[in-house]
Amino acid sequence: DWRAALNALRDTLGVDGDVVSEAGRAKTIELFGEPLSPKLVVDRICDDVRRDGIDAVLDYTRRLDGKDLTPQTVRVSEEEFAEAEAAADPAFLEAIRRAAENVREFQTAIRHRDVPVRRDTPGGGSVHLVQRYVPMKRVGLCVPGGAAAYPSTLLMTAVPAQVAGVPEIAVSVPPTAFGGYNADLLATCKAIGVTEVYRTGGAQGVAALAYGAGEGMKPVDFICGPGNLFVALAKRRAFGTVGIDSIAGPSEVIVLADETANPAFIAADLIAQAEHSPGSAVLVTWHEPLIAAVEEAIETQLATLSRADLIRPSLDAYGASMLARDEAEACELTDELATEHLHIQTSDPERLAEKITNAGAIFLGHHTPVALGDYYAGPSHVLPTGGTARFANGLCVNDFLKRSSVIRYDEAALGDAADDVVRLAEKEALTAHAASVSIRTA
Ligand code: HSO
Ligand code: ZN
Repeated sequence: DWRAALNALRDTLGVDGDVVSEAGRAKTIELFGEPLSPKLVVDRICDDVRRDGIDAVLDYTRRLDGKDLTPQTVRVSEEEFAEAEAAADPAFLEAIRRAAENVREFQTAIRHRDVPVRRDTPGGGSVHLVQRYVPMKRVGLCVPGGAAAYPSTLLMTAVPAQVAGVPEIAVSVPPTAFGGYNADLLATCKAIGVTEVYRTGGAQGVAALAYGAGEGMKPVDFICGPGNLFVALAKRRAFGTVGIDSIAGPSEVIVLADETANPAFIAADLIAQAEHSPGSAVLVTWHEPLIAAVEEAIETQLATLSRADLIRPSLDAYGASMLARDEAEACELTDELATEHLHIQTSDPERLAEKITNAGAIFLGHHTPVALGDYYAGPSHVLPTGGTARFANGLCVNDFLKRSSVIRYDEAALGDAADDVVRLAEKEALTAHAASVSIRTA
């Protein structure tokens, strides 16, 4: 049952569109001498960091991450960046540079530009209006580092912020071998010019970004990037003090395929998504023989894969195949699921894509695996999950811009507008508003 599989997935990390899923709510944590819900634990961590700054950050880093850091060692030093760069495989760094260039190109192309609007008024006046965009001044990026190192997530958050023109970018990454002590991740920072990196994970990392923590850790204006339940809850807690992107849950793909699809390709795509373990991988088709062919191909491929023991349970629990009556039903269902990644492997994928409203990223055709989007193509891989693609969007350069409206009237234009504005203000009994107009035109 695909609905059950998807809902089960959306429960796994305790994070879903409502931030805390049923599984998350059921969890309790013994950190303060009594079992408390994750939300209460995170609230307390955030409040402590807000009150005690770096001392609280380091205290929670000791208790939760088992790392004894100081105000000096919590931030990655220039020497550490240089060492990481020297240790990195040059071919890896070349690939990072090319990927960063692709992201930079795409994000630059989609960056909002100021929109000016001019209006001439009947009495010869002129009105100048502008929708103006400026970058935020300081943003915080969360890069996960619990189960694997993600240099790609650094690229997919930092480069859009750089293209926006954000002058200060602070990165929070857990103090683990996959995080703040990962040479590839630090070398990637160096390669793209990210210099402010803190070994602070979880809720205390988010709180330090949001509220500041002394020792040069100044509060940011906006926090984005994926993380576990603690990161998600802390982001939601900090929202209002700072802006946040949408909250990420486990990764998902729907493959929509017809008889032109290659079962081995689809199997590889489903397995790749399950590799996130948990990751949800759903095949939707109206071509019945494809389902058995893909299942067979999955078995063949898993037999040769080193990570099969990790992937199989994820596929069993959160994988599904769906036979739709026809193409129209397949599209309807796909749209209802509002998946993070949609991969259309049909003879005319563009035509099907037009029928879909809800999907974080859409991959078209037989030669566009989702991994291209994860690592390389240009759009960010930070995408809405858990059905939130109905209203949320993938991260992009424009999330790091603020817009202001700019308005200028000359004297004649004000004269032309005055009667209307005065009449509207008087209707609301706001006579001082009316007077602020008429004092200029009387
Ligand atoms: N598929 C993940 C991103 C990722 N994949 C990173 C590999 N590395 C969420 O879109
Ligand atoms: Zn991925």
